Amino acid sequence: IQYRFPDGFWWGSAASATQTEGAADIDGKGKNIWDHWYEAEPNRFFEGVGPQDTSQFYYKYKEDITLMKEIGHNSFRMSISWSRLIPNGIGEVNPKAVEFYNNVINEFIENGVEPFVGLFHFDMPMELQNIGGWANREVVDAYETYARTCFELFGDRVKKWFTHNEPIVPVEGGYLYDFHYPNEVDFGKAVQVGYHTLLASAKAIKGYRESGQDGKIGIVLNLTPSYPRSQHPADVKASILADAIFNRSFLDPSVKGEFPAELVQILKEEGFMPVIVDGDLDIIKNNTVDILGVNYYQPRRVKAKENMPNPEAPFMPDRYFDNYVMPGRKMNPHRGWEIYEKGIYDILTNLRENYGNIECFISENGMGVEGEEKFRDENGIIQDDYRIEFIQEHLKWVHKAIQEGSSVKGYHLWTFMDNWSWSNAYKNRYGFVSVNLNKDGERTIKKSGQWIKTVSENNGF
Ligand code: BGP
Repeated sequence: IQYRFPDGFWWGSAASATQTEGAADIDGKGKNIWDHWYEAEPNRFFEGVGPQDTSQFYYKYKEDITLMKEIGHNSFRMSISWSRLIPNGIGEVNPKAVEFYNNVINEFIENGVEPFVGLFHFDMPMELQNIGGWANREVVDAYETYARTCFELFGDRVKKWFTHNEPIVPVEGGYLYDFHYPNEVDFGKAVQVGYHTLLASAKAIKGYRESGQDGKIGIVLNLTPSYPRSQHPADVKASILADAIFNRSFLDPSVKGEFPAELVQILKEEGFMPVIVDGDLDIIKNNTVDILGVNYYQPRRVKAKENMPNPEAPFMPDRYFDNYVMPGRKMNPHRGWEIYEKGIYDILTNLRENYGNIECFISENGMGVEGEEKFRDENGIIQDDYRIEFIQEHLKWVHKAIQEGSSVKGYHLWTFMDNWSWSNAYKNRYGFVSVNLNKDGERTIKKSGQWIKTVSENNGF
């Protein structure tokens, strides 16, 4: 074993409720923004395959958890669907949902797979979106109630909680770049949404600590390390600003309890400071995370702005930098994302040096590939050697960071089983296990699933 990981390392994967459960409109579940958006525009991204046509974890959770165990998972991150548990977002709790999540959590524990539970993975209840979603402060209170309800119902068994998954993504997708509902372009609203999401996270953490439970609570952030085109001061400055906007906006308040000065300065200068109520900043300051989940897919490469945008155009963060395509970069052609394995090490080193070496784990990393069926061999196994290589190359850098003292507790792949994607339904496949949607969701373990089993058994490779 050349790369051995610390004892008790978390080997597993992650998924989210909307992307796996199915059963989108039964047993009392309320609608969320994805149910709504799919109904309104089924062909927008989803190719006529919606949140009701997923891998059906709602019905098949036992089979799936058995498979997780079979490929050596000792942990797995799921999310609770807010609109399943509290159909209107606020008010009545749905007993069928309580029963379902109890069954799932118990099944995980009986199989020796520790459930890490996320409270919000992009799936705003529609009733709350109708009053403005995260832009409306009432939704922060509704979320706090929902979070406290979850701790009360499931906290005796769940010991790792995550307030949000990639909270900047609904900001970018919903209010800047048009890939999440309500697909508006409004920087001022984007800032308010981001601020409220962060405040909601701090309030949930406060609620968790007040519950007196003995687990850990954190947040999962997608970090895109920012690299300047050159060491020219203008490029470096552009990269620092992109980092403040896209990474430190959530990372600094989550871990240090304060917003980055560079970001605050931009918001002040441009007139986009959010509405902050007295006392909020103390709540944020006093309720930082115990643990950080790091989702890493790709770096951000940046250069100084070359052409000033039309001053009449709506304000966008890229007023401060241009994206830069590095010649010779390695790409995942299916997803259009650069593959840069060392980025994962740079993130972990930054957390060690500048964020008090906060306890963390890789909560998502992965490779979406189109048309994997063509790699299925005569025994029916998808030979996804590219995925094994992808994981291995990232793990080598994670290992190096650990050797140098980073406090990294685990590695979770996106995802366990091919699942429904917000941006392309089932086109790009990410799983250790494949799903055949035509054959009642038949599951087969891919070569990478067999491989990860040995990695987990040996605690290394
Ligand atoms: C992350 C999300 C996941 C998942 C993944 C893959 O940003 O947390 O929910 O969707 O990306 O992305 P995609 O499905 O868009 O290729």
